[in-house]
Amino acid sequence: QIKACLFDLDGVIVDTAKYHYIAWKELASNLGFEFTEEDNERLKGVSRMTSLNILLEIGGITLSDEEKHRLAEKKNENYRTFILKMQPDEILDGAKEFLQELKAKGIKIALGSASKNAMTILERLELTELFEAIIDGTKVTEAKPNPEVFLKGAEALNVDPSECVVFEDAEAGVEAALAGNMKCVGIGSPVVLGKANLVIDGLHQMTYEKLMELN
Ligand code: G16
Ligand code: MG
Repeated sequence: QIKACLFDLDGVIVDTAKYHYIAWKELASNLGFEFTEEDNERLKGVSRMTSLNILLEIGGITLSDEEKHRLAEKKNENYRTFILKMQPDEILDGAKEFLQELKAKGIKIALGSASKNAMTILERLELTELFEAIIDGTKVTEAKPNPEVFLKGAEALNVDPSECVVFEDAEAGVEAALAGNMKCVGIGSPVVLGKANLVIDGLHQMTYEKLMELN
C-alpha cells in the first residue's frame, strides 16, 4: 500500500541544473578550460565536491584539498546569486499541482535531494509547506546510489520503505530508490531510467490514479 512519495529536487521539481551549469562553466573558464553542456550532464544528482572532482578531471587539473574547498565555496556563492532570484513560476510543469493532489489524498510527502541549498530553493518557490520532511545534502553522508537520503525520508515520515514511491531524474537516484526497496518513477529518458517502475516526461503526466497503479 503506497503511503508516501519522496521527491528529488533538481530535474523533478525545478531545473536548477542550468544555474549549476553557468557557475561551473565560469569556474572552468577561470581555470582556463571549456566546460560544455554535455559535461554538465555528468554532474546531475552528484554532490558538490564530486562535481568539482569531475570538472577538474575534465580540465586535467590536480589541486590540494584546501584549494578544492575554496573553489567549491566560490562556485556555490556564484550559484546562490541565481537561486536567490528564483521565482515560483520556475516550478516545473505540473509539479505543484501533483504535490497538492497528493496532500489532498492523504499521501505523505518528503524531499530527498543531494543539494545543500534545497531549503533556500523550496523557500524561493514557496513550496516548503507542502513537505512534511526535508532530507537534503546537509543531512546525509552517503551519496546516491546509496539509499540513505530516501531511507531517512521514509523514517522521518514514519512509513515503511516498501510503502514509498520515489520520483527521480538521475540514474543514480533510481538505483538509490530501488536499493532502498522503494518503487520509483523516472522523470526523463526511458533509455537512461529504464530500471524505474514507470518513466514519464514530467510531473504534468502524473496523477494519483497512476500512482495507485504502482501498488
Ligand atoms: C542536486 C544537483 C547536482 C548538485 C547537487 C548538490 O541534486 O542535481 O547537480 O551537484 O544537488 O547541490 P549543492 O551544490 O546545491 O549542494 P538533486 O539530488 O536535487 O538532483
Ligand atoms: Mg535530480
